[in-house]
Amino acid sequence: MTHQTIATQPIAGQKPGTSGLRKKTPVFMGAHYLENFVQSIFDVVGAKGKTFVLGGDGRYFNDRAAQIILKMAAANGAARVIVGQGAILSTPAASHLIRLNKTDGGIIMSASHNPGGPEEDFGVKFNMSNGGPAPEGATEAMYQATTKITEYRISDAADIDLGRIGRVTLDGMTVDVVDPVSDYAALMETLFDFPAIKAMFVGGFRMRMDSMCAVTGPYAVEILENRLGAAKGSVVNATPLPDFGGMHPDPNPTWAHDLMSVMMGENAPDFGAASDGDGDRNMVVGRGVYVSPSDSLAVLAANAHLAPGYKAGLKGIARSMPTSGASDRVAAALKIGSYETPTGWKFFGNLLDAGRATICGEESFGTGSDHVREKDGLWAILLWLNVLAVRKESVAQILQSHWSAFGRNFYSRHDFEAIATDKADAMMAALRALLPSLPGQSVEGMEIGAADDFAYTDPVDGSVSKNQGVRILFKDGSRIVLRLSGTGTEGATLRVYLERYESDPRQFGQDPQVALGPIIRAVHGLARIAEFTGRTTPDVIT
Ligand code: VG1
Ligand code: CO
Repeated sequence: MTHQTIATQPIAGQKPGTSGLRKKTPVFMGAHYLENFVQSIFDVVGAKGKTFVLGGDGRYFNDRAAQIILKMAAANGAARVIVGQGAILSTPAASHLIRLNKTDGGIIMSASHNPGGPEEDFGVKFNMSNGGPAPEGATEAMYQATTKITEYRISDAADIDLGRIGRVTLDGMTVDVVDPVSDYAALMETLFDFPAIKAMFVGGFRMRMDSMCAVTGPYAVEILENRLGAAKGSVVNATPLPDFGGMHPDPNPTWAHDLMSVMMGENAPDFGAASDGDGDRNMVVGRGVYVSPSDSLAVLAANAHLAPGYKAGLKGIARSMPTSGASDRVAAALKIGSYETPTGWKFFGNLLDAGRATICGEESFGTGSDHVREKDGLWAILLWLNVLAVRKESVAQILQSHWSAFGRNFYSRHDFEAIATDKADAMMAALRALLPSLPGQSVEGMEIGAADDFAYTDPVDGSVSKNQGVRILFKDGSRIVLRLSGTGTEGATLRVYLERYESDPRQFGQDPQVALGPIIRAVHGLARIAEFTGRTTPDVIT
């Protein structure tokens, strides 16, 4: 067994996006592609004598990529890698293992909510020693390294058996193959009132958890069915498959339509939930009622003290800029700090590390807390269960009483997918050019108060992130945000975020698409979406 040095050349386009580097699987499987990116990670963070965590969401190429990464870690001098059995780890579980074992970081193999399979997507991201996604400075350095790379190091040792739990040595490096679920499940037991949730299930409470053939299956079966006593079969699509069974593991009403139809149908369970490819997202549905992710964040923040892990209260609440202001109202009522960050979990890391925020969330079905440094789908589902067990009310009742107390932030996101990149860029450029002229104009009877391109100064380390989304803010508090996705692998996806605040309880029952009607018309007029992209209706509405 020897450490080999292989000559290589830079490959264009290895720039991480919102969450790691994502490409079509055949691209990742191409000559030197994975190797160049992984070597660039090690060149930036250093590997000698270090310990890393490794795991992924089980999608196609996950197993082979894991063997390559292990051999590269060994050849780069890493002392030890902790890897999930079968190379499986959910993103939040990987974050937890990084922290629990005080390691130097971890590599997560996932393209998250993107479909998987030989012709679909694959991805790699690096998390730092705090368990959180590498910040922009680090991902930019990794990208720069990919543009200059001349060689990578890899061991020619044989593959190791990742199916067997235990310690082995790979060309001088220790590899610990661990159960992917147990440490994570133990952490959940410290945060939530398992006996109360168990009693609720014993009392006949029914739930349906759709793991969408992605990574949360084993976690959900162990925690919900085995430990909490949910009826066997409550977790559906529970076996992670390399192609997610052909599903698009994005938990939203469009892609989790089976769950939606069960929850909106006759004799629906009390509670429904779904998670994404790598287990960091959650969709929550009550019997006959969909909970918008922004509302879910606000409700969880307002009720977190009902769970043992948060009974001392929250230090602050952080949300991504496009997420609705519903959680800001909770923070104001609790007299704690609220923070508005750019899209992507990496921006929450400093706030969590500094103890400024306890709960964070994004409108894209992501919620989490300071227990790890990633959003965490099952965590959100368990916190909802804990709240339901304590309050003994339905999801619909809890939502209603939340709106009665705080008002309702009507909210929706419209996605226009697979637009030609040049058209999407031209539309955004035209809109940016228009921004200075917008304040003072009236559209659909609403006056524009301000319009800008969101820039964020991190309050902890002072780093600045610019061009994080165009905002059009109306004087009545309504808001439009437009940005292009940073996670897709084909063309451009335009995300349009729409929000309007309503304090009149008689209006709370409106369909959000109706309540947001003037704002939807306004954005089409202002951004000239149809003119630039040819699209009049979104592909996905959440
Ligand atoms: C999307 C979401 C963003 C989320 C990111 C990663 O990014 O909008 O809120 O943090 O996905 O989530 P974008 O750039 O496509 O809008 V995951 O679960 O795919 O890692
Ligand atoms: Co995800």
